[in-house]
Amino acid sequence: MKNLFAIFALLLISQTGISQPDISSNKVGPSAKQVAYQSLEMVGFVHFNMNTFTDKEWGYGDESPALFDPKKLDCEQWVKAAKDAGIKELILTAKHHDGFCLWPSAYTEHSIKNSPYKNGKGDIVKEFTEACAKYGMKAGLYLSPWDRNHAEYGTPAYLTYYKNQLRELLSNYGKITEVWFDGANGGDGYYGGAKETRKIDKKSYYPWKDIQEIVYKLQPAASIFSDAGPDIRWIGNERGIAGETLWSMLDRTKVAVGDADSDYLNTGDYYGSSWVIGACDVSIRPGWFYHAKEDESFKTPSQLVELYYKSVGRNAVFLLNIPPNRDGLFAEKDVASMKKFREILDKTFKDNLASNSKVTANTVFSNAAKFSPGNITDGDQESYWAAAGDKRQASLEIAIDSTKKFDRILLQEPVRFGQRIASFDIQLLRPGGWQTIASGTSIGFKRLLRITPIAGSKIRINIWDANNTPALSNFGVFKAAGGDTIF
Ligand code: FUL
Repeated sequence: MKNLFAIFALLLISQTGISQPDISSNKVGPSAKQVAYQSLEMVGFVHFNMNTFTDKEWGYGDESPALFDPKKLDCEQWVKAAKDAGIKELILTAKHHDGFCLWPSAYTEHSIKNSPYKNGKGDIVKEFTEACAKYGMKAGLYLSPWDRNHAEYGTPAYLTYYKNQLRELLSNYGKITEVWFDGANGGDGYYGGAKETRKIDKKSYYPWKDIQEIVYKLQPAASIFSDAGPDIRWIGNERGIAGETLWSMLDRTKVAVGDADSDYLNTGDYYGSSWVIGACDVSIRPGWFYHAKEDESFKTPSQLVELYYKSVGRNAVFLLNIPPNRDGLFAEKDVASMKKFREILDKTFKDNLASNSKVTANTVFSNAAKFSPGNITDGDQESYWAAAGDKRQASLEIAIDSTKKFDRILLQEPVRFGQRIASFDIQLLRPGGWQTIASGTSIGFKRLLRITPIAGSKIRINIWDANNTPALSNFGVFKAAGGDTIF
């Protein structure tokens, strides 16, 4: 009877969550959708539209649909190349600032239906989403809020048009997993022949609340990107680089679409009350759209690896743009570079020297096996170590093979409970004693540190500051492969 009572009490404790590290007091955490999104790590952007044919970055809005004619368009080539690069979702510019639509929208004549492509019978959003579905690639869409073609841009009538287009895109093309809202709004444009500058009030013109409702209603699984989130936010630059300190928390009252402080977005806000994942957008070439003159200016595999460390390795998502050429294909050199990039990364992170190593900690939550230090080297993303509930500092030691050198360090927090660690360093036991080999601030979903190659028999992780009970889900040390060199 006594035993039964004990079992019942234990059950009750686990039901009420008391046996969990104090999660609720952290207040801010991701939605399940955000956790899944961040684990994609790499998302691809496909800037392909009228600009591809006019050699521009921002079309004025007066371009003739007759110019749009990709002769060998093959969305499956895009998807396969992206897959080989480790990209898990592709986002297509269905409409860029010049207003030309890659699908036969019922609400405008400025679209593919008046182009020579497939004699006006083509639909590239359809081809794109079908290719993604075929190869298990998630599909996202970019619909520029700014429209330099539309006569009513700047008035309420344009907003009705914009919402109608969004509904079209989210109703007719299967599952869409991300919608990308760009904050750019330059002012001048064709605007149905008016050829003038139209300034809108960035804070009040777009009905973002209604727009978000449309997205979530028609595509509940979709995440929304904008300067201000709500699910994913801009990182504050177009170079693909996140702040070394990067909080997924943000105070959303401080940011607006098209009107946000880039430094604030770049590091996030330790005190922020919303969870908004940072995404580092950058193009594999200097421009977002394809330009033949940039054929030799693609980023090398090593440069892409460098960007991976500065995005994914700093708790953000890497959003890499690959612009199809006028034929409608990714350029071969871009494809080869992306493929090599993935090979280098896979090689670097193949052998974790700390895999299944013995780990000890000076504090364990409830002294329970569920939270034991060994969970950080078991290769299981779900399992984790946590310190005792009242602790904000902790120290863990990991035995490693002292004959092998390493130069890459990986740390991961179980971010489903929030982002907690704010200061840490890494020490290595060498014949002369403990030596500090790396240090950092935030960790988040993934933190990668690069050091010069070194060997030792034991690693110590010191956590110096956290906003809640510190916890770690994964730890690793690796030796960089050839090509993983710049830093
Ligand atoms: C910017 C746009 O103005 C660029 O053309 C590009 O689409 C980039 C991703 O976002 O704001």
